[in-house]
Amino acid sequence: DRECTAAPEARFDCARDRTLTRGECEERGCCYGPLSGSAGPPWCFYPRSYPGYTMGPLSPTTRGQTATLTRKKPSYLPKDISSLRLEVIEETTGCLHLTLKDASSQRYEVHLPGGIPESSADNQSVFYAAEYQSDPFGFIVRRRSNGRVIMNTTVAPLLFADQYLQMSTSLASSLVSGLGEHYTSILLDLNWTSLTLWNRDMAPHADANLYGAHPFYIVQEEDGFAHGVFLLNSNAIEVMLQPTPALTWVSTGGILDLYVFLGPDPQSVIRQYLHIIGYPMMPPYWSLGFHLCRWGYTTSKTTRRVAQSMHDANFPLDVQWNDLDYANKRRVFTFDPWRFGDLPEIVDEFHQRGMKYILILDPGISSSSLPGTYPPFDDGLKRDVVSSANLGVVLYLQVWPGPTAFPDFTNPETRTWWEDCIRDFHSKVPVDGLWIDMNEPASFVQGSVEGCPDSDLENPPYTPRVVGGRLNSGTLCMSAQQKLSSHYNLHNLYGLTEAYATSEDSGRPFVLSRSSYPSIGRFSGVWTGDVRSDWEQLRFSIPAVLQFGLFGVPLVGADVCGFGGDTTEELCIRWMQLGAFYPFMRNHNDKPNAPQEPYVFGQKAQAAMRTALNLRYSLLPFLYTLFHHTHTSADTVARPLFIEFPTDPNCQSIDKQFLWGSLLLISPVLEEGAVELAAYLPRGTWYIFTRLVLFSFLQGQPFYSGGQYLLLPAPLDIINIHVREGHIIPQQEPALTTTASRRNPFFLTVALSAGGWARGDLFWDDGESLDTFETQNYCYLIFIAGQSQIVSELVKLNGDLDGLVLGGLQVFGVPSPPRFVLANGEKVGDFTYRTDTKVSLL
Ligand code: MIG
Repeated sequence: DRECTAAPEARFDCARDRTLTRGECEERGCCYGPLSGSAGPPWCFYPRSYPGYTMGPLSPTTRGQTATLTRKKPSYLPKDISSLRLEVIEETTGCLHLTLKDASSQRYEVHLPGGIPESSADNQSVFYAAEYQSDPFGFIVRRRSNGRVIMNTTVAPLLFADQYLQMSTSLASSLVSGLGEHYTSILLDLNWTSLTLWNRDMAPHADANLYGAHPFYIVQEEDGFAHGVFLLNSNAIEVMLQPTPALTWVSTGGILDLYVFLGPDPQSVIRQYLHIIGYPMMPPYWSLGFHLCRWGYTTSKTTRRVAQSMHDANFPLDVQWNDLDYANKRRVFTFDPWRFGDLPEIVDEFHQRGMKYILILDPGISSSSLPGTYPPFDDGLKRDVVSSANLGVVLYLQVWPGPTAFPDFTNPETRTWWEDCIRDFHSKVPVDGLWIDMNEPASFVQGSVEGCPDSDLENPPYTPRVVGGRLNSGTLCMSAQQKLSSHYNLHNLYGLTEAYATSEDSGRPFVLSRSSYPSIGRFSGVWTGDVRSDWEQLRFSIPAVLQFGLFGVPLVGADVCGFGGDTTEELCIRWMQLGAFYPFMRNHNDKPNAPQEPYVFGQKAQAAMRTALNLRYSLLPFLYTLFHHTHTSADTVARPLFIEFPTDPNCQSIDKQFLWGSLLLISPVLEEGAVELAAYLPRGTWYIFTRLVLFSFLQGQPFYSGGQYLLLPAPLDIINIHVREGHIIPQQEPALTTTASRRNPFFLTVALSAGGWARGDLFWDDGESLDTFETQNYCYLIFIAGQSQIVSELVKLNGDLDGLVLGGLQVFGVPSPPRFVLANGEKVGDFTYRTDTKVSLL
C-alpha cells in the first residue's frame, strides 16, 4: 500500500533491535518487503507515518523554546519514556542546541570536565531556522540563507526508551566525515554501513570500534558550505549510514542532546564545535620534536644506549620513552630496582642534554601486593578510592600486573589520590610527561575476575555492533558503580576523566592518551594505537590524524614505522617522512619486532630519515605557531584540503595529502616501490619546498595550478612539500634537540603571491610555562611582504626574547633580480638571486 512505497535506499530499519519475520514485522505496524541480491536495505521498515510522540504547544523560554512530547501508544521497546521535554536553545548565531529528556525524572547526562560555556544568540541574525512536525513529532533544521535542509528527523520515528534511543535524519549531502574513532577514509561510506562508538582496546582495522568515541560529524554541502552535528551522549552509540543519504543515531542510554553547527564554512563548523567542547591545550615546545619509544627497552642501560646511538648518528631526538619495562612487577608508580635502578639518574642525564623523558602509566593499580609494600594501593584503600573486597564495586580486573583495581576518575577524591601518586613518583623520577595507555579501560578478562551480575545494564535490549559482541568484552562490568553513575553510562569517558586527572600537574602538562572522548584535546594528545607496520596502515594514518583534528585533538600521530609486525626499510623511510608531518611524531614498536630506530638502517635510509627530521625541526617555529592558533582560535593544524578549499570539489575527498595550516601542502608516498605520485595542487601558485636536485626540481620553483593533479617525482630520499603563495613561514636551523634549535637564528621563507604580497606570523614563548598566552608572557610577530619590502611587526613583546634573531631569509617568486637589498635601511652585500627559480636568498 501507499504507506510502504519507500525506495529501498530510503527505507529506515524497523527491526534494528532483532531480526523479525514478516508476521512479527507487521505486528509492529511496519512494512515488510524482501529484496533479492541486495545486502543493504532492511526488509522490515517503517511506513510513511508511524505512531510516535505528539508534541504539545511550543512555549518561549529565555534562550529558545520548549514543548512536551507524549507517546500514547507504546513502542515495541521495553520501558518507553512516554513523556519527553523538548528544549530548543539558540546557543550562538551558528549553533542551535536541542535536547530531549525524560519530562518527569532525571536521567544520566554527560558532564564534560570544565563544563560547557553559556552563551546567547541574537536571534535576528542566527544562521538556522527550525520547524516542527507535531504528530508524529519531528523537526527540521534549515540553513536560513538558502533554505537548505540540514536535519530532518521526520524521515523516521523517534524512539526513546530507557535503554534505547533512536533518531534518524536526512543528510544534506553524501560527504560526511567524523564519527570516530574508526579505520576509515576521511569520507564515510554511506552504503548501508554502521559505526559503533564504544571505546575499545583494538588494533585499528575496518569495521571495528576503536579506542575513542566522538559522536560528531561534519557534512560538506554542495556549494562550499558545511555544517556539523554533535550528539553529547556517552553511552554505547551505533550510527547507521544509508545512501538516501541519511543517518540514524542509536544510543543505549542517557538523553538526546544535539548541537547543530551551521558554519557556514568547514573551519567555522569546527570552531563552533570546539566552542562547546573546549579549545585544545597548548603543547610544550619540546613535545613537537621527535619521540622515540619501544616496548622492550628492557633496562636503563639499553635506554641510555638508544638515545646515545641517535645522538651519535646525528638524529634529532627530543624525548626518550620507556614502556612497561621500567616498572617493578609491572606496577605503576614503581621502577624495577634491578633493571632500572638508576632511572632517576638517567632522567637527569637526559635533562642535562636538553632532552625530555616520558613513561607509560596504566590506570590499573595492582591489588595483590602484600599490604604495606605498595603505597598506591594501600593509600587508595585508606582513602576509599579502591576497595579490597568486591563490594559490588566490580572494578577488579586482570591487566599487566595481574589482579588490578581501576580508579574511578569521576570521583574527586580519586583525582586527589592520583595526583598525590604522580607527585610522589615525580619527586623520585622527574618525568616530563605521562603516557596513559589501556584507558578504554582495557582488561584481559571480561567484566571482572568474578564475572558480572545479571542485570539490565549487562544485558541491554539492544547491543550495538561491538567487537566481542558484548559491551563488557575486554572491559569492566557495565554495572560497576562509579561516583557519577554506572560504568554503562561512563565507559566512553574513562580515558577523558583519566587525562583530566593526569594533566592536573604543575607546569605545562604533557599527556598522551589512547582512549578519547570530546574535550580530551583540552588536556591531552592522542596516538592512534596499535597500528601494523604495513602500507595500508601507513595510508590510513592520514585520515585518522586529520579526523582527530576535527575532533579538537590536534596533537596526534600514529606510531611511526608501525607498532605491530616487522617494518621494512622502505616502509620506515616513507613513514618517517610522513610522520615528520604528523603534529605528534613518535616512532614506537612492539616487543617482538625487528628494531626500527632510525640508526639501525643503511646509510641511505638514514640520510633520508635525517632529512625528514631536519625538515620537521626547521619548521617547528611555524608548527608551534599553528598550535597557538588552534589553542586560541580553534584553527586546525594538520588540515584536510576540504577545510581550506571548500569550494573546490576535487578537495572533498582528498585524504592522501593534507596541509599544515593553510599553506604547507604535504604529498607523501604511500605505496611500496613508488617513486612518483599524483598529487593535487589546488588553484593558485605553489612553490616547491623540498628540493629534488636529480630531477632539477629546485626549491622555490613555482607551479601555477589551475586546480589539477600533477605527477611528481618522489625518490626514496624525499617527501614532496609545497608552499602556497602569499605566505611567510618562520623557521629555525634544526639541531639535535629543540633546546638547541630554539637558540638558533630564525629565517623566513617568503612565498610571494603574483602581486608580490605575503604574510605570516610567529608565536614565541619559553615553550613550557603554563598559560603564557593567558598571562601575556609571549611574543607575537607579524611578517608582511609587499611592494618589495618585508616588514616584521612586533605585536606583543613579553617574556624572554633572547635568541630571537633573524639570520636570513629566502624569497620565492621575485620576478627580476634585485639591484640592491636593504636591511633596516642599510645595504646588504651578500644576497643571491637565481634566475631559474626566481629565488632571492640573504
Ligand atoms: O597490551 O604497554 O597501545 O603502545 O606499547 C598492550 C605495552 C599494552 C598497548 C599500547 C602500546 C604499548 C603496549 N600497550
